[in-house]
Amino acid sequence: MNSVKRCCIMNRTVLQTILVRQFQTSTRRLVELTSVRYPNVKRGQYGIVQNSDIATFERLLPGRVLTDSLEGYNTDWLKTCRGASQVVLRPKSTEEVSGILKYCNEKKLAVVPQGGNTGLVGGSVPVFDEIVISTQLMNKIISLDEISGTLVCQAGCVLASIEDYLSNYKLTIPIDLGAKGSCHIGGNVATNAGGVRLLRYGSLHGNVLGLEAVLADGEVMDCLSTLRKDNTGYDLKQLFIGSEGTLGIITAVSLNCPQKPQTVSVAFLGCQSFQTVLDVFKESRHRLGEVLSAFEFMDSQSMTLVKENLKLASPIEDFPYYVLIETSGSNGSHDEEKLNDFLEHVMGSGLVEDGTVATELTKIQHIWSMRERLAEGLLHDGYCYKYDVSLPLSSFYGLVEAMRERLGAMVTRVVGYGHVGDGNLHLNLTSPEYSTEVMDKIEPFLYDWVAERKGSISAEHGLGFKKREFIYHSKSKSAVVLMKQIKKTFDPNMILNPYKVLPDF
Ligand code: FAD
Ligand code: 2HG
Ligand code: ZN
Repeated sequence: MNSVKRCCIMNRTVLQTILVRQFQTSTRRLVELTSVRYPNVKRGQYGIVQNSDIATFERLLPGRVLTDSLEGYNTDWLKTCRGASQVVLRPKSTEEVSGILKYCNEKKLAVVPQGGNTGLVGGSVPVFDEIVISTQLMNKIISLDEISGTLVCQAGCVLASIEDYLSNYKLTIPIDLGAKGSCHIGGNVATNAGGVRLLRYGSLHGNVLGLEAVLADGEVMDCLSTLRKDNTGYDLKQLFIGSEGTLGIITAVSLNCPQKPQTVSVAFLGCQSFQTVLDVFKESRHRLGEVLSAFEFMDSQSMTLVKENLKLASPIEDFPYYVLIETSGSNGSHDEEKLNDFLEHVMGSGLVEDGTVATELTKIQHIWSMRERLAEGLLHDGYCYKYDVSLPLSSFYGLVEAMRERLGAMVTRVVGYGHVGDGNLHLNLTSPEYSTEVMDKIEPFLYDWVAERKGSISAEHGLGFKKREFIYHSKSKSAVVLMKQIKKTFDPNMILNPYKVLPDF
């Protein structure tokens, strides 16, 4: 094991931006239309965009109405859903979003809000011909209070750009994920994205201090508070966090930004069993305490994928399971001491037989890439059946084993990884191309399995288009009835992101 040394905080931004973009441009095969692959979904009674509508949009957004080469806006990142929108609108301001929605609501034209289009449940692209409203040009930082660490920005700011901006002020953003080079903060809030820092900073429900959203009729809901405490009436912003574009278009957010850690270390350890992974997690919480900032896991099939599809080499010998532990804090020697104590304990007690500790930036980046690029690596196999579940840790890995046994040679591979520190498993199966036979074998079996153990069928990616029918596996009938009433109140004409989140009314 290498000695633990202090290391300056890495910036994975540039690497991630390049990787996500490279992948997006290298996959050019046209995806089957969603309306063909899912023939049971029927188009709602919405207006069809006319030339007169395009002319109105041109007046509202001069030069920012796209009607050509829309493939990228119509297709999701996973290349599993494709809509047939004829028009993409690119507003720059809240007022412009308001003007668009007021008009669309009057004409009953359906819309789909889109940020960085990195969503993994088919929520960010049209199902039929919904108008895409992209936040690409809404990318301005509005204000920063350096003392309280409160940032206010437009919804289309790319996560990595916000992080870069904040680092000039020794601050950081409380959310971090592999798609940071492309995803927008508005999209993160709309999906209530989790990511690798949730263990340290908690969810966006706690870190979003306020937001501004445009409702379906064009009304602007101004809840852009910058206060940490504000108990005046119902906390409406919470409804928009995780609403996946179905209640309004988020146009600006106010975020609580913590101090940027001054030192970061990463340990990558091999474990012989999943129970050992859990034991190591328990020890890390106990011995690393406040400096523990991430605890991720991946199985040996994930490592094989890393080697085969991403051509990355493992820094340690082969094990059935691996854990990635990140520590970060403000005092290098203090953090180092804690990490050393932890490592001595887990190695001395035989929980961990081999591991490595990153002592330099490139090595830290390499270790994080193995974990963060798994989503990208899976797509090299062809089609990816992607599941993102919460489970009690006692049955966490059992689902991967159950699916492996059930699918056998029907799939190329079944891999398990994820945010074990948050009880969030990412289970992925791949095959050369989409197969209804494979799909029927997975669903609803997998969702039943999760529901029986009182887990959630979507831990962090949302329900979007692909999972909305399974909402009852994780929510009661009465809760869904209430959700539908809320939707009707906010969007009586149902123009906002139809066919997403909730089952048909
Ligand atoms: P989009 O994909 O554009 O949209 C997602 C949803 O939000 C859609 O329903 C869309 O209609 C809606 N939406 C977007 N912008 C707005 C807005 N301004 N107002 C209202 N609704 C809006 N997710 C995690 O939780 N944790 C992870 O660790 C994680 N890692 C990822 C890694 C990779 C490589 C990829 C490709 C995705 C990952 N994701 C992860 C999934 C994804 O949810 C996040 O990338 C991100 O939150 C989506 O942001 P986006 O701007 O791309 O939104
Ligand atoms: C991650 O944690 C993302 O890497 C993507 O949430 C998960 O690929 C996945 O299934
Ligand atoms: Zn994740």
